[in-house]
Amino acid sequence: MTGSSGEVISYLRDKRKFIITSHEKPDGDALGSSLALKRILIANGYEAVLVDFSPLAPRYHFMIEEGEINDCPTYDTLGADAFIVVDCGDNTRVGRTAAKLLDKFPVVNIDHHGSNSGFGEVDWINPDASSAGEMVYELCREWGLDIPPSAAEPLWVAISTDTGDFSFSNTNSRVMRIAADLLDLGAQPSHVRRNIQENMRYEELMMTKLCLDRLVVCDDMPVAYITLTEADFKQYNCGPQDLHEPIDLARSIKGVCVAVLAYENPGENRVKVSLRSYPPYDSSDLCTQFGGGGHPRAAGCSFYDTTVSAALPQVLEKIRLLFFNTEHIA
Ligand SMILES: [Mn+2]
Repeated sequence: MTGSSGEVISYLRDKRKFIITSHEKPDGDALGSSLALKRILIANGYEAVLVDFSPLAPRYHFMIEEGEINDCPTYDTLGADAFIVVDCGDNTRVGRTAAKLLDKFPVVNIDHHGSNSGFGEVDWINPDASSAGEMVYELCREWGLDIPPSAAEPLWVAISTDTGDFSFSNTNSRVMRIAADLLDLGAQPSHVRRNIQENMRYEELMMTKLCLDRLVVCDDMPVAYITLTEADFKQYNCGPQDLHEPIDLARSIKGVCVAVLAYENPGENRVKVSLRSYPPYDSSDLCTQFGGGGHPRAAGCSFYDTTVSAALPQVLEKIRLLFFNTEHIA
């Protein structure tokens, strides 16, 4: 662990105004932990705004109030005592607006990615935490801040999404105690499930179908991969934010130890690669080789100015060398 909740608290306690952001294309933990932190700070007499939470997948819209994701052009005049970045492994992963603000304010970096680059003025990096949501919860409890009911559900979303609904290897008794407290504070799991898992557009489900069509299981190593082109997204009027973890389907195949999802990010000239793995294979180690990072079981990296069909062989080759110690014999 780098830094501590205590250091963050002593740094923030006497300040008043905060900007909060997370990584681009926020997932449940990124949005949930940031939104909860904002609502907790406001409920306790501080000022806080969220910047750069778009594009936000429609399934998360139920969590936010109108105007709460402050995506307006007044950032140039925005004042703050600190810029809190949560669940973001590297400062290059924040959104475009947030990137412009990083140099302007002292950054407090709260994260659970072991590969975190430590880009903050104050860093608290705890790879043992299940989620940034867990860290925000701990921070606020230790600080002695009230957690209002409106923050309980975002924290539930944060922790439940990053723990695979409390079933991944990062689930432990501490996580379950926090979850129990969040229920007491008013979080409603069935409400969350109805909105996030059971609220899919038809086109999103068709994207999942397409992902299964594109699924390939390697015959020379226990690896499965899914590739998507920009045209695939266009076909169903979807973006990467509309994917429902198809990589988990690849990883769920008997005998598969490493799953890869590689897609062309529409309009960005970028191929995004996600990895999931079972021990002893370390996804973060592999993605670090391509300038990315993440967690041992889940990580990602990007390739620029290329296509998915050009990027994928590089990833597979690296997997072969690093994990299975063999070179490809074509
Ligand atoms: Mn997270």
